[in-house]
Amino acid sequence: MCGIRPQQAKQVLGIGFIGLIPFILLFYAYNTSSSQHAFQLELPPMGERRPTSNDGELALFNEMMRDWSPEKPRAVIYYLINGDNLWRLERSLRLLNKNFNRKYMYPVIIFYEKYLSDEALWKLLSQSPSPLFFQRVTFTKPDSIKEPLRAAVKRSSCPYPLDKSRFPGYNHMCRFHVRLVFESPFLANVTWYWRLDDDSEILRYISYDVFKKMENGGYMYGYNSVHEEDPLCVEHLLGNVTYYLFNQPIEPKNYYHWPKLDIFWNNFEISNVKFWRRPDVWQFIDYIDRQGGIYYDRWGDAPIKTDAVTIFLDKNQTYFFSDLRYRHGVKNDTWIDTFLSTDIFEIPVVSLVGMVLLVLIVFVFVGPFSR
Ligand SMILES: Nc1nc2c(ncn2[C@@H]2O[C@H](COP(=O)(O)OP(=O)(O)O)[C@@H](O)[C@H]2O)c(=O)[nH]1
Ligand SMILES: [Mg+2]
Repeated sequence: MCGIRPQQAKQVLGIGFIGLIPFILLFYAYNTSSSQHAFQLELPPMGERRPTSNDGELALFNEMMRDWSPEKPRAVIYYLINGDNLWRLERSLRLLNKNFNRKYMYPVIIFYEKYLSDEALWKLLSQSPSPLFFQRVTFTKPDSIKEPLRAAVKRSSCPYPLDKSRFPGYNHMCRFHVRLVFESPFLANVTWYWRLDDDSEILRYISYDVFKKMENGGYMYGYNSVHEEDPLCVEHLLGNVTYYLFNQPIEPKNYYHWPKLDIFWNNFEISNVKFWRRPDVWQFIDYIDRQGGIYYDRWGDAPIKTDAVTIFLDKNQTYFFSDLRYRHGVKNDTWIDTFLSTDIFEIPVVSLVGMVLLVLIVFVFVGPFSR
């Protein structure tokens, strides 16, 4: 009486299989995720390239740039990291390599602050198909700040970052992107740079050379998103910029048409080095830097650079990379992050074939063939 007929059994099994499919997808997503290296491709031979001193890294970099093809944009990709949470950088690099740089092989410069062992650096090197170069940076108090930095940063009412112990490291980081990076010898002989952070993720394959896009379009500044800044984090900045513009013979290009709190979210930023080194732009950056607001008021690099771009560039010299799937700010490698950042196209072909076969089996059990 309570027995199940063979036909029903087949249907139950078939439905069970269908129910399993999302879990199988999840399983593959997890296994191809950044936290795993199972899907790492094209590792260079072990021991071929070892980390060296700052000068040694620069010499290697210059050697590489000497042989740079004249047809290829002279460009670098750079990161500044503090040295904690290297897994974030590993993930970011993995996605950058997989979705862009494995094809284009632009040099990637890692500026880092805290001591990193040779093993840690070598691990990064051995995982990265694209050429990596390391530079240890040390930050000091700028001359324009007379008091101890700890006292200076207390003035700001900007609520970010939430963890106040990150001052003044966070402020140094902002100042690095505003000016110090342009003083680095790594950017001295290149035309283009692409800045990324260790919590930057290129989620989808980029089918073209982003630097060529900039070069061919005559663009100077490329961005991926615009956000509204918290007014508490730009206190006194507007006043300083207005004062500067009033006293300089500058005709702002787009500044007065730009919403005052909008900022290019420059954790993704592709730009022309020569623009930032232009005397008028440099003078503006230097002026803003000397006001000390990066420390006193926690002005971020994003609002300062947005001001420079909107003052000195026409709108048609900026480019919105709207087609790129980019994500920033993932703090933890939870399974849902992993799942959301995994593209169906990431799943290896073999697994896809396996899944198609599985679906066919299900059809054989419950579909028209089973009758
Ligand atoms: N050298 C250095 N890098 C930092 C420091 N704080 C953050 N960074 C790096 O700067 C980038 C942006 O940091 P993040 O915490 O994501 O800043 P947010 O996006 O503005 O919240 C990341 O690559 C960090 O590793 C710091 O104190 N020193
Ligand atoms: Mg971030």
